[in-house]
Parts: sequence; structure tokens; C-alpha cells
Amino acid sequence: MYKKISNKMGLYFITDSRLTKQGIIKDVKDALESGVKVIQYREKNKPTREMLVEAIEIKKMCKKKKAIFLVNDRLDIALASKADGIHIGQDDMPIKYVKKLMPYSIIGVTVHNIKEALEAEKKGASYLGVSPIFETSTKSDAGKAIGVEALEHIMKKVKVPVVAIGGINEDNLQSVLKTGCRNIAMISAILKYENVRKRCEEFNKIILKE
Ligand code: 3NM
Repeated sequence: MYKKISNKMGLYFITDSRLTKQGIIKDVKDALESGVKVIQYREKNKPTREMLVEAIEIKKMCKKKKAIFLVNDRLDIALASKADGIHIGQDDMPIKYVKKLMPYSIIGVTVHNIKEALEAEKKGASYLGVSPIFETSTKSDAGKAIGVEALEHIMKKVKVPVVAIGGINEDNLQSVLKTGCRNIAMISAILKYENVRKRCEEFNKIILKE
């Protein structure tokens, strides 16, 4: 079955092996049990074999819960683990090639401004990760905050779903929700607490209430 990112996924969960307190597999288990519908496996520093083992395990867990499983950047890991798609940045493999290698898959693209957003949409991105909304120390090269106004502007100009990411936490979440965005990625705001399941549940309740 071909899965799709909608405009109302709620919390978009991203693994982080530097920030995790209980291991990323347990984090994913907690997130899925809380009802999270999208998991992105993001790993920058592990050996490929280890990454593949983790990705295959997470894919299995997502399949059971009918959640979408995406891999950040690593096309090889995405293909080998039979992920539902991939998330790429501006410096990763261009969409054109990803589409050839992973046809029918979800392709998410990180964009930082309207120009990149329109270009990624035109080239066939399935959804856009708009970032960083606020300053973040989770990604060292995330760059300057673009703010909620830029997020809103991009949302108005593109038809594909948008995921807001970067520095989002309990203090500024409402300002992001005011833009109408209901796809929110948060890493540190979740992983700095012990109880990942509870944290995901609470955020999803706030994001998807109405
Ligand atoms: N990508 P936090 S910012 C994974 O700007 C990621 O592309 C970003 O973590 C980008 O919620 C980021 O802790 C980290 O700020 C988001």
C-alpha cells in the first residue's frame, strides 16, 4: 500500500541517538504506542550495518502500527529496510535521482525559504520540512531561525503538506499551530524527558485537538 503524508499527521517523530535516554528503539516503541503516525530514522554517525539493523527493526514496528517509516538522507538504508520513503536536505542527493531510485516512495525535502519550497514542490517532493522555525542546538548546521511568518507564507504558496521543524517546544508550539500547521517535528522537547510515550501523547493531544 502506498502511504502518504497528509496535512494532519500530528507529531512527526525523529530518532536521535545522541539525545535519547533509553535507546532509540524504545523511543520509537513509546512514540508508536502513543499513537504517533510518522517515524523518521535519523542517524549520522553509526556504521552502516548497525544502521540497517535498527532501520529494519523500526520498519517492522511501524508496519505493525500502520505508521509511516522514513529514513533521513541515507537512500541505501531506506531501500534496504524497505522504508516508505526518505527525507533529504538541500545538500543530499537531488530529488530527480531519488525519484529514479525510489519510485512510488514518499520523498520529503528540507527547505529554508520560499524559493527552495517552490523548487522542491516543482521537482516532485511529497512533503516539505520547513526549517528551522526557531533556533535549535539539536542540528549544528540548521542555520538561522526563519520564524512562523515564513512558515505560514510557504504553507500558503505550496500544495504539498508541510512539516514544521527546528526549536519547537511547549513554549512556542501554540505560535506554530496558529499558522494552521498540524505536522510538527520535535526532537529535544520530547527526548529531554524520561517518559517519551507520555510526552508524545501530550503533544499530539495539543496538535490535533479541534
Ligand atoms: N533538522 P529540535 S533542525 C533534524 O533545520 C533537524 O533541517 C533541522 O530538533 C533542519 O526539535 C533539526 O530539538 C533538529 O530543535 C530539530
